Amino acid sequence: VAAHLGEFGSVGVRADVQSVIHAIVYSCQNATNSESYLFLRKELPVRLANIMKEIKLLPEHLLHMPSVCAVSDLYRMSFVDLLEFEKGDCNDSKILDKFTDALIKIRNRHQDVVMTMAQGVMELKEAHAINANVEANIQYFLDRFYMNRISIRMLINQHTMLFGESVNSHNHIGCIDPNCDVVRVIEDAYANARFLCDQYYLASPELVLKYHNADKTPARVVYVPSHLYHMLFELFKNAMRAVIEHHGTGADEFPALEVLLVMGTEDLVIKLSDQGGGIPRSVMDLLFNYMYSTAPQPAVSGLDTPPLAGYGYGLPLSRLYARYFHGDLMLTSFEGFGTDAVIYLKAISSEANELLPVYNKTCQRQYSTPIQTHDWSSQVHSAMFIRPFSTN
Ligand code: W6P
Repeated sequence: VAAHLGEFGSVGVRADVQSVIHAIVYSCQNATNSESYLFLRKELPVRLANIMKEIKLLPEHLLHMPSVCAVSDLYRMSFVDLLEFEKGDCNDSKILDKFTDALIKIRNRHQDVVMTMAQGVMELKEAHAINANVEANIQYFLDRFYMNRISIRMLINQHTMLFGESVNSHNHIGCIDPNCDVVRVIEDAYANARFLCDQYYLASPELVLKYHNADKTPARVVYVPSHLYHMLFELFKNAMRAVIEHHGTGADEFPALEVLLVMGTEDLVIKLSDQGGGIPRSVMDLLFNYMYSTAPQPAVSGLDTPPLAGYGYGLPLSRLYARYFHGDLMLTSFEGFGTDAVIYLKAISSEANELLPVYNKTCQRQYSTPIQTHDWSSQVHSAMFIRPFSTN
């Protein structure tokens, strides 16, 4: 495995398949099962190898946490599973079927990895004092680790949906909807977040949706509806909780959530405004910090788990989903009043390529270089205040 890791874990291998990514992601109607097979049997090991090499650069303490070792083993297993297809005949339908089955097995194997990795971080926090360097390294790593995972699952889903047993849902290309109806996804995410909110608080804020479009065409993009849904559902849950808790569960009325959807030529922007009292600026960055977030809990049925409680990994992961296709997710808060959450998507599909972490010298340096110490200071020059206006 180690020898193969070296072979696959180079950027060069990936460079020559960029055009194929495009083929797979955007014009799968034309890609055949065997073409996809030839691409994935190489690309998936590359992506697995890239992140396995990065795991090895983690701070010593974290590297030895049982949950991190467990995750590492899963990646090694999947890597080995894929190597079996290295020389398989792409015209043999038995092999193609076996490959699809292997992908499904891999997808299932990695089901709980987000949670397991988060547990590793929790274990580390409990066992060791964490300095700023370690914290920065973990933040850097987890963003890349989860982004790598998003990209791998995307490729696996594409292949299994296009060439697997289940029939492709109408008009979708795998999990991509070339005509993704943004308003529908917004309303869907709102309805489901509202359901949770009503269940927990017995109340929920209304939604006011405004749509601005210079071209007067409906807001449709080439996108993965499940990714957009994931982001919006997360933002709606946060906004609803803020509004209800800020105004008190007993309040008669709650200020509505406002969504402004703007279709530009380059960007499609979704702004979600709540009047939930906002958050202080000092807390803002912590919302995207894995170390300060609570680990995602396993789904348990029962009424004792508050469905909207705690900032989990929802926000950092949502931002990764947005960035995966070169969009972004940002929060702006007005402490004492409310918060604006903004999702940026690329309106043109040709610009919405994958954004992938690569393993190279720059990345290696990130782990070994201490974080920048401040070269600005807020030190007060006491002399200024002792004799501020002396003119002699
Ligand atoms: C808040 C905190 C937050 C996070 C994400 C989205 C909306 C909101 N509102 O108060």
